[in-house]
Amino acid sequence: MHGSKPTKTLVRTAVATVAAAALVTGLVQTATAQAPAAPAGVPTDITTVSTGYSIPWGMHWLPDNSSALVTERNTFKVFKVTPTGQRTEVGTVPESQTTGGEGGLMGVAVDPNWASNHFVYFMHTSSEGNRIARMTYDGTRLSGYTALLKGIAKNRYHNGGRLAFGPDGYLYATTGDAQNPSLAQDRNSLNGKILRMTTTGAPAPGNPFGNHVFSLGHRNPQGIAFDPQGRLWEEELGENARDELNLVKSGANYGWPICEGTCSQAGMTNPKATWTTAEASPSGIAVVDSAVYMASLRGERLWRIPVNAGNENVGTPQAHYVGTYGRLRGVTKVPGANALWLSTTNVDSNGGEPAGSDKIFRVTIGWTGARLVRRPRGPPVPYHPVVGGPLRRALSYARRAPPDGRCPARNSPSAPDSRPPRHRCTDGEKANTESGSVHAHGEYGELSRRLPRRSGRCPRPLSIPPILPRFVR
Ligand SMILES: [Ca+2]
Repeated sequence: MHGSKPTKTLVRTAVATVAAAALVTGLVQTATAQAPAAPAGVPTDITTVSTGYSIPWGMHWLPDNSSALVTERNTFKVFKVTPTGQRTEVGTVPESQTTGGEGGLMGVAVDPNWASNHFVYFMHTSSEGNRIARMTYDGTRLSGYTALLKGIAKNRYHNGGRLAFGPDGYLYATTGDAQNPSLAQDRNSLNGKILRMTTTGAPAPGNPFGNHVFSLGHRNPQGIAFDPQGRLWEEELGENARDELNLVKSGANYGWPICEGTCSQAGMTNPKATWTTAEASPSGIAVVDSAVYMASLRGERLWRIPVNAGNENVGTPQAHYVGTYGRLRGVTKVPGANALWLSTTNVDSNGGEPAGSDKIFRVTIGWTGARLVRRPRGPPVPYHPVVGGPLRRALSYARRAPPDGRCPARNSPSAPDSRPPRHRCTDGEKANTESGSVHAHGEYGELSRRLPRRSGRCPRPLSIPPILPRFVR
C-alpha cells in the first residue's frame, strides 16, 4: 500500500497541474500542491458520531460490522451503537461495582464467532476483585452472566481492564498491579500482566508459564491491539515519569516496578516509545494500516505512532487534537473503513463535566489534506493527459460508492482503470438505498461527498486511481 518513489514523483507533478486547473475553473475552494508527508494515512477529518455518554470505556464492533458495543464505567450500562451513532441500551453487567477511582465496567470484546454463539466478554470490578465475564448478546439484549476468571486483585487505581481477541482466536486481557507493584513480577499472580485465555476462561494452550500469564512486568496496562502482521501492541500508564508503548511477546518481562520507561536492566524488555505522563496518560489504542493510535486522558490528545511492517522500529509519534476535546479514553478502528471511533472521558472526577456530556467522534484517516470539499458543478472536470482522466474516473467511482463505507474498504488503488458495472450485493456489502456521505479512500487520498438516492443495488468495489490530487478546505 506504499507508493513507490516514481509514483510519488508523478503524483507531485500531477497535483500541481490539477491544482492550478481546478483553481482556474473554480471547482474547489482552495487547493495546494504539497508532496505527501508520509506514505501512511493521518487523521484528516473528525465529526461527532454519538453523544450522551458518561465515561464510556470499552468499544468493540460486532463481527458483522452492523454496530458496536460500548460500555460505561460507572453506570455498568452497555450500549449498542450503529455506524451512524444511534445508541440503544442493551443491558447492564451484573455484579459490577466501582472502586471510587478507575475500576468499574471496563473492557468489552465480542466473540469472533458471535454469529453462532452470541457470546460477549466484559472485564469489570466486583466485590472480591476484578473479573472477566461472559454474557449472551442476541443483538438486542444482554443475558446469561457467567464469571470466567476471578481472583484478579482490584484497588482504587491500576485495574487495567481492556480485552481483545488475537488473530489466534484467544482472548487477551490487561490487568493492573492493583497498587501492589511486586505482583507485576510474580508469574503466579494475575496482576500486572497481559493474560491470554480461551473463551471458557482457561489458560490458552502454549502460554509461557502454563498459566494465564502471557507477559509480565506491567504497571497499569490499558490498550491492546493487533496490527496487520499479527503483532500485539500495548500501552501502559507509568508512575510519575514515563508512559510506554510496548511490542508484546510471549513470556517477556516489561520491567515494572524495576524499570519505568527505558532502562538497561538485563532481562527486561524496553518500550518502543515513551511519553511523559503529562503528555500522554494513555488508555485505548487501535491500529489502522501502519500506525498505532493512542487515546490520552491527561494528555488530552490522540497520538499517532508509525510502525513498520518489516521491523520493530517505530516512527516519531505525532499528536492530534491537543486539548481540543478534553480527556480521550477509547479508540477503535471502524471496520471496513479507514476511520477510528474516539471517545472522551470528561465526566469523571478529573474532567468535571456533567453526566451525559461524553461523546464518540469519528476520525477519518486519509492522506494529509486529501479531501474533495464539494461536488464539481458547472464546467466538467478538465481533461489533462496525465491527471484529467484518473481524476474524472475517481469522481465517477465516488458517486457509485455506498453510504455506509463498506464497499470502499475493498478499494483497489492498483486497478485504476476498471469501470465495472453495478452488481447485486454479496455478504458484507450493503445496498446503496439512501442518501448520505461517502468517504472513499485510496492510497493517496480520500474523496468525501454527498450521494443521491440510489437504485438499491450495490456498486462494485471502488477503485481510486493512484494519481489523485489533494484538495484542502
Ligand atoms: Ca515497562
